[in-house]
Amino acid sequence: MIDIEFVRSRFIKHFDGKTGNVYTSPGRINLIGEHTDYNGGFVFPGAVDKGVTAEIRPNDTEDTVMAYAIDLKDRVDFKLSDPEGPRASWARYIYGIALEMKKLGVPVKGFNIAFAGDVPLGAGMSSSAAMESCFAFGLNDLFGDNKVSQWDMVLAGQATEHNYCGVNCGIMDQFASVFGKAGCLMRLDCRSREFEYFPFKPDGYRLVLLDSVVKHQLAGSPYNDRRNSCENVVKHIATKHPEGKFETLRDCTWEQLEEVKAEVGEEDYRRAKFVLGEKDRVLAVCDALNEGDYEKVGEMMYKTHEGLSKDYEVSCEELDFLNDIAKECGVTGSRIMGGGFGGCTINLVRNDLYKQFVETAKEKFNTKYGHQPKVYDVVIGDGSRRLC
Ligand code: GAF
Repeated sequence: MIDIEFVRSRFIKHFDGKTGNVYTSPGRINLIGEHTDYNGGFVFPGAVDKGVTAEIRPNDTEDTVMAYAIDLKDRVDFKLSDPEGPRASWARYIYGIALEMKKLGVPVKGFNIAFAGDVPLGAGMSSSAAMESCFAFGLNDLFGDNKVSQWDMVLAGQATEHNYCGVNCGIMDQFASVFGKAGCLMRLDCRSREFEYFPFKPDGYRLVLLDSVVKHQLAGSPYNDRRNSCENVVKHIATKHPEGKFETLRDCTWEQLEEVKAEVGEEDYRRAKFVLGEKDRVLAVCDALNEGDYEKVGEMMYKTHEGLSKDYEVSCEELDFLNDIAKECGVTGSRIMGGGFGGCTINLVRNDLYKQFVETAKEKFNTKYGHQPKVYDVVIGDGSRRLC
């Protein structure tokens, strides 16, 4: 986690010397349940021990925000009343969250903010949700008397992505960042928003991420196209079954998907096929975890990877290569994590294989791509909170 004093020293230096409150929110991992959130399905994320930490202080102006991104050494000032908002992509998260919190009734006024993060950028660990949740939490505390609920902050983060950053994401990342709990994964039903904490202490196993360092970027990526494909399939099924209520693929059966196969086309069919399969896999993983059957969990992870790679087509050569290495090394489970198009694989690996696997992956990847993957041992941490 980012050191508070590090953020504070920059905050003092770049503004008027006064201190504010310090908040932090984490990035996330996801054990299984990918691209299911915007399809009303299940996800299985957990917060990590890496995140974004921000110091914020009201600056007595009506609506001027002075923002400093410590890692980028970039300063941007803007007004909340400016309909365009700032251009710098990182500053749009601040602008977007502030406006979304205002919509929720928080009387946000001008503020100074400096922030830093240690969630690897573009690794698919949701550094953007960490920013949104951190800023939402801070503004709610400073201007809103903490009246906005955790769920509304999740939705404000998602709306920021939709309305200001061009990503039509689901709610998994913001949910994990806000609700995370150390040592626990969470199974969330994205349709009903019910969730439960699953203590995750796999005896004899551990989770490790291998970052391909292929930068995953969801804005302007085919991520939104995937969502459109799913919605197209739902539309066709709904037209065929006017008697039913079909909001997302969660409401659709395998038989109904088969019925519309010819009309939706091969590509959309394969996307929807992956999503229906993934819904079943998350539930299978829950049962397996309850029984302590980690081999079964791993088997589902490999199936997810295959689906994400071949049917959903959000993998890339480097991620498939890392997945193959995991298989060759006898790793229990491995798959692309997050939105895809780069980023990490998440690997469930037996303790006795860990060292050999990581060494082999580094060596083989380096031989093929000229650099090593980055390795992050997963530590499941807490969600959004005020540090001081
Ligand atoms: C990204 C999105 F932001 C999430 O909402 C989710 O759809 C994920 O990709 C894929 O599971 O992280």
